[in-house]
Amino acid sequence: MEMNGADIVVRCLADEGVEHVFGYPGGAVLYIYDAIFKQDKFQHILVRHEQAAVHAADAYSRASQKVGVCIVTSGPGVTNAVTGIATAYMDSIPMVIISGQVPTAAIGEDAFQECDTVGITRPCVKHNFLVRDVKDLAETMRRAFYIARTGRPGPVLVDIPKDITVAQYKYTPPKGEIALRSYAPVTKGHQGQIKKAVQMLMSAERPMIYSGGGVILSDASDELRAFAEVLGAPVTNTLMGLGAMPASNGQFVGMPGMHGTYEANMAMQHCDVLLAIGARFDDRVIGNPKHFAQNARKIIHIDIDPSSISKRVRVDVPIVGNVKDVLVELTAQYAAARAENKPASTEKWWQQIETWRGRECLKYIGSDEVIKPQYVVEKLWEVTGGDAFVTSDVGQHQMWAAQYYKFDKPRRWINSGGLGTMGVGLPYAMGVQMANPGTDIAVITGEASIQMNIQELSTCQQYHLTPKIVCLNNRFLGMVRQWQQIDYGSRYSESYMDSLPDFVKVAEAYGHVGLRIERPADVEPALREAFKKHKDRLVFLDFITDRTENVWPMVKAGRGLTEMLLGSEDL
Ligand SMILES: Cc1cc2nc3c(=O)[nH]c(=O)nc-3n(C[C@H](O)[C@H](O)[C@H](O)COP(=O)(O)OP(=O)(O)OC[C@H]3O[C@@H](n4cnc5c(N)ncnc54)[C@H](O)[C@@H]3O)c2cc1C
Ligand SMILES: Cc1ncc(C[n+]2csc(CCOP(=O)(O)OP(=O)(O)O)c2C)c(N)n1
Repeated sequence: MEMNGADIVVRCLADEGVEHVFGYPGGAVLYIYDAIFKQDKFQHILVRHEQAAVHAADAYSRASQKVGVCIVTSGPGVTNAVTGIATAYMDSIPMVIISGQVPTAAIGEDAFQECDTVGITRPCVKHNFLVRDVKDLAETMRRAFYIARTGRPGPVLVDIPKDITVAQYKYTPPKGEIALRSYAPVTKGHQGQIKKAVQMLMSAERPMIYSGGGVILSDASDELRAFAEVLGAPVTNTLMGLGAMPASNGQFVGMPGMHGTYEANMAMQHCDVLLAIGARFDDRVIGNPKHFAQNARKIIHIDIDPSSISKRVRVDVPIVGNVKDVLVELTAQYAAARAENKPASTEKWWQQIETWRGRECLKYIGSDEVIKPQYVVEKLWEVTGGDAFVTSDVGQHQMWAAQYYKFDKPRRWINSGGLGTMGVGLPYAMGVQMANPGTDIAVITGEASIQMNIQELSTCQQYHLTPKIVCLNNRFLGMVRQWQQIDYGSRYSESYMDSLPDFVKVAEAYGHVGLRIERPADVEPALREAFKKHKDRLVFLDFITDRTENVWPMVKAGRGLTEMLLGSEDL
């Protein structure tokens, strides 16, 4: 059937099963928007800033395992989108970004709203395409979806010049699987390597599982838990992996790294066999790599991306493959080995871990006078039954969310780990709600982060999106202030938030509910009011919190993983 390029784009999206597209129109994509007007296969959500379109599509994917989709116009539409694209790229999130481009003949002529989209985005996409012929459009769209969701997932951008959206061509619905000669991600792990891993784990006296975002991306939480239970090892989930091993499971020792628990970091450092699953030995996790390397331990690393392996630490047994497939095989082989031989005892190791746990590193001093941010997160967990989707922005509040909201399920915790992008929280909640209508959604944010995309309160009003915004308002760029206190002689250079708006009035101006909470006794009632009485409204809860509370434990930049500061007494 013959149709124009814009209709082809829309048909491709429908044939990929896309139900929601986030975007913002402009000259270069007007034919595409005209085609959107005429179709009823997917809903388009009009945001207020292109950055938010990308974040919302990114979170839609994180919360649903589908490919997130967004559309932006050429020039400023694209440049506004770049932060969102880089955010998704750093966390390996499958997305397709459709960008408008000036007509083919005008490319390179400094045309109105022209920018080199392919060049600008090249370092922060998994792949990008510039469509030069309408004949290639449908196939390019299919490839984009395929590349985004397979192998190590990531954002793929399709740049479409305006003349291509007008040109006519026949559209044939896709048939069969895609095969690309230069791209063939491995899924099954190497049998010989898995066998070596089993032998190592059988003789481990101090085994440790370090699981990351790859477990969630691979939808392998059940397989992780099953294997961890058979192995009997402690498990730590990175910031990106929270929820993969339920926090309520006795083998879970908390998050590792800069703001990880004492027991997780001690176990990472002192184990004799470390099984890394879909985790990339980030600098925030292992601290100073030289210090990390001081302890002798064997490392087994499962990752779908060969370039992740031995990138930051030397690995003894690399297993390239999809976490889910590899864990199934590993569990079977380990069970078979155990039927023949007794594995080494881990009893002493567990005694040691219980001693470390006894430090109770997340204990904090409560108050009846001033609201402690940790207390708000604990109460949020209680009020939502531990089952809400929680998005966050970036800063101290993000760390308190990760430490005190005990995630028992994967894909419930949605945050920017790799790029650490302030401003994601509210658009992330929009994407989560489009993917999971009817669920409880909280945005844990700070008074600085929320202002980076606060205009999206308007989008929420238009589409009746009802997240509860839990603003831990310390009147500081808190995380910056903490570093300045600890590393820069308490010189608080530009980290004070002056002239803050009245968030209650801001919320009301956008048609939502606003509440200001200043006393600890009012924290729980306010949360109940928001989640129960105002279930169907967006509520902005402005918690006026302790100004100078710090996030503990903390491993200072450049220090070893076990050189932790456990509280202000260690300063
Ligand atoms: C203020 C701030 C503080 C932070 N502090 C901490 C901290 O204390 N602790 C912490 O843990 N993080 C912290 N982070 C986050 C940190 O920066 C990294 O984003 C995070 O540690 C990376 O997590 P990950 O190793 O699980 O990797 P991800 O970025 O989630 O990468 C996933 C890995 O899995 C692989 N993979 C993907 N899909 C598959 C598949 N299907 N099969 C196999 N492999 C797959 C990928 O190739 C990749 O190597 C902080 C971030 C911020 C902003
Ligand atoms: C876009 C962006 N700019 C700057 C930073 C650096 N940064 C990290 S945390 C932070 C302060 C965040 O303040 P707030 O949102 O109030 O949260 P708090 O740390 O006080 O909880 C800043 C400026 C960032 N991560 N992202």
